[in-house]
Amino acid sequence: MKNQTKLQEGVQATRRIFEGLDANALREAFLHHLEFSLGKDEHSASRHDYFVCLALAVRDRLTERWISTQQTYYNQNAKRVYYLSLEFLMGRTLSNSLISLDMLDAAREAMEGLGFDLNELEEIESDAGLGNGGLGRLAACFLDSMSTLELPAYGYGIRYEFGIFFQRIRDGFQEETPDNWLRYGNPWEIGRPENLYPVKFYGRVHQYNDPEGRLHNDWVDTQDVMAMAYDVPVPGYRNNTVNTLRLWSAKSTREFDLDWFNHGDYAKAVEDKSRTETITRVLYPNDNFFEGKELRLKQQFFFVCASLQDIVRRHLKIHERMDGFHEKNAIQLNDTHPAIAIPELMRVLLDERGWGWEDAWEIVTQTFAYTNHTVLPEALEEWSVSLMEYVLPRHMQIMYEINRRFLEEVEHRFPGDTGRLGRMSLIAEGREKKVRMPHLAIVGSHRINGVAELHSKILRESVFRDFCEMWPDKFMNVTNGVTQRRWLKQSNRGLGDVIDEKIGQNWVRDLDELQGLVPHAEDETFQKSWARVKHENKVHLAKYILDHNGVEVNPDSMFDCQVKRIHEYKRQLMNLLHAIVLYRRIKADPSGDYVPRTVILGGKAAPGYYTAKMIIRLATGIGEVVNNDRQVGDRLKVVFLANYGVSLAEKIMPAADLSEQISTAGMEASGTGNMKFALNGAITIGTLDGANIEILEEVGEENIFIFGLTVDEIREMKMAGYSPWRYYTENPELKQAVDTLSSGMFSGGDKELFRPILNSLLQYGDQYMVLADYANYVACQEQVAQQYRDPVAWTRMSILNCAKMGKFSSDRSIRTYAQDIWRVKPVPIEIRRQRDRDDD
Ligand code: D6G
Repeated sequence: MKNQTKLQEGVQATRRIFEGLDANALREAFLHHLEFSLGKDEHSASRHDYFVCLALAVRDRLTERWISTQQTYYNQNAKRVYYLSLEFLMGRTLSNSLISLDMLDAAREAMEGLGFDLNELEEIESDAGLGNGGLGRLAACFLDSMSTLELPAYGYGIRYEFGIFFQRIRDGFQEETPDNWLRYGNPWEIGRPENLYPVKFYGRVHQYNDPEGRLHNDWVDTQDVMAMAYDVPVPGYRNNTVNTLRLWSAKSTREFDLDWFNHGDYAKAVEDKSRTETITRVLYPNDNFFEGKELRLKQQFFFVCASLQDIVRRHLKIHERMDGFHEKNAIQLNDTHPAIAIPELMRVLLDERGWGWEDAWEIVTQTFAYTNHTVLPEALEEWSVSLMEYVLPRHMQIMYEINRRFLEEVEHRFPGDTGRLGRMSLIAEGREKKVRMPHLAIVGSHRINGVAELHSKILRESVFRDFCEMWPDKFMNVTNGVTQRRWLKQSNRGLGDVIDEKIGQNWVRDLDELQGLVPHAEDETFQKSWARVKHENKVHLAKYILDHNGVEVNPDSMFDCQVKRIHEYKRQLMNLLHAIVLYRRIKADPSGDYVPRTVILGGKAAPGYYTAKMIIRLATGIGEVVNNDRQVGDRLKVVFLANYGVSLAEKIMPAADLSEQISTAGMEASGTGNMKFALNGAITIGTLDGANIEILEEVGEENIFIFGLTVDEIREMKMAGYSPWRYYTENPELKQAVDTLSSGMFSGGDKELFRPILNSLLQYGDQYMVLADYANYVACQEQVAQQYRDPVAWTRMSILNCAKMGKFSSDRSIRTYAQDIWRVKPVPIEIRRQRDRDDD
């Protein structure tokens, strides 16, 4: 008995080190990891080692919750939701975990006690940049919300060895270098070498009848790759839920190697091993653009096939059969990138489990739901049939069969409408036959959603109109959102504190609580604290700009920010034309009265997207001239911040005064940067596009600057024959600005450098209506400047913008998905392990 008590005391003592949430326990754990996990002392440890020690100590504190969470899902036989996404743009994890565990102060104290500055340690962590932009960051915000809402949820994706490239600016041009983020290891992940699944490629389909006369389709002579799981914990905010993000890494199979060994070719075997593993080597750096590369198709199938095997394994662990699979599992397809899951689950049911088509199809369609993220034609996935037949021969057969049955149904509903059959087919006929992945995703899902009201309307009324006529109930909208944990509490601690003081902390869980700030928008002392924090944030960003760009900017100037991927439809060019005009105005009348502005741009261009790269070159070229013109002083600065990503966004959003959301109407599906900015008290200048429209509805027209053509106006103009020339010739200021592009002024005398940009505007019809919207944009910017002259009114607007962002929490989005699409319920977690319970 005495022994047992001692043992229990011992266990409690060790547990304290690994689980205690106070500063002392954390410090002990830190020192423990320094010695026993890293094998280092104060003489040998690097700064990175210290970060790892802290990360491991924090991870320990998640572990018990993590295991309890997973056990509870089994014990309660919960319905689970699986979020399949080729991208998860997670950023850093340390501060997020500390906030979830409510350990920020303890960590600061513990680190101070050891002579470290927590902020500095945080800066050492590499961003997990496993995504390109909005779609990948949305997936990360959704994981945060799913855990905070205590939903039994999993993220499934790829553990890319190289995430989104690093961007450097050299001689004004973007230069890409590889993001070797795993070089020093990743303390947050746990590899599961025992959790391996085979994934097949290529080969052929062997069809035969068994002695009972049943038809079989065996996929044979394949090349196999193994998928190995790496798990990352996803904690909820101050609850006990820790969900899993499971990322797959490609490993060669032993059989594959042996084949070469048997031929006596050792070197070839090793070479082959490394070739196999290239599948998960690198993230394709395109945003909103489909490239159709074989390796990308292999990535898609690789992660889908492994994820489905894992999901089915988990299901069969507590259910005897696959019947009712859809009642226990919901799978969300983040865009069409994982849509190959539809024929893959069919293949598993038909070929591996011997199910009949109708039963299998019922399960499949009730399991999957599909989120569309774009209407840009160049972004819609269409795989060539010949490539698909080569890489995934059995899946191509299944897709043909899905299509045959589907077109029969269309023919039945709309007899004789052959045009419709052609439009709706999964196969696009033409010089080269293609599989239309959006059509596959729609046919194979029970719900299809767009990501903002306008976008969902465009899907229903134009892009997927035929489908919506056939299945109106399948289509719905779920407006995107962002997590306030990262995008306000974590990144803007000063503003978070000011808000806490006024309305308490409930907004962190329930963003609608920010409404409580509305009555204080007029309160002078509150306005002062608000403005003080915004100013402090601007001072921080100004220091960053000085350190990284060597440009001194005035924190009292208006911080006018446009940070997002560089894309013609997002119209960074329009912003730059405005900067040129402001510059010319100052030059023309140096004694005029101007509102000082710092135009801040940031964003990556896809390495193969030439025009986007030239837009970056234009931004840096303008900066070079403007920032060094002494006559201009701090009335105008133009800075391009290199390597925009999650961590840089966390520095920019809190410091922004003006948020540029100026895409061509109808082209930005939602946008989420727009939400992050407004949440941090920036005022939006924007078009009636994506979620801007819903932001306008929430904040009211007096608290936002809206300009530009609407979707309908653009359609009408294009139908009537839009002529950019007219705008160019009739607006002298615009003409001058456009002409400077061929003057060599911003390109070191090279008059040809910006020719492609000029051509896109004047020769190729200005697809994105930059010139048509230009005058309204500039007029609207003048109103912005006038408003900025009145700091009290500006601060009031800033407070109200933040106060009215409740709708744009990703918690609201996830609640909608959970109720209307997944039909999953929260499962609160108690942290008591099963083994303790057995002891009771
Ligand atoms: C945790 C809890 C344990 C579960 C294991 C694997 O250790 O009960 O079996 O996770 O989780 P699954 O991948 O099977 O969900």
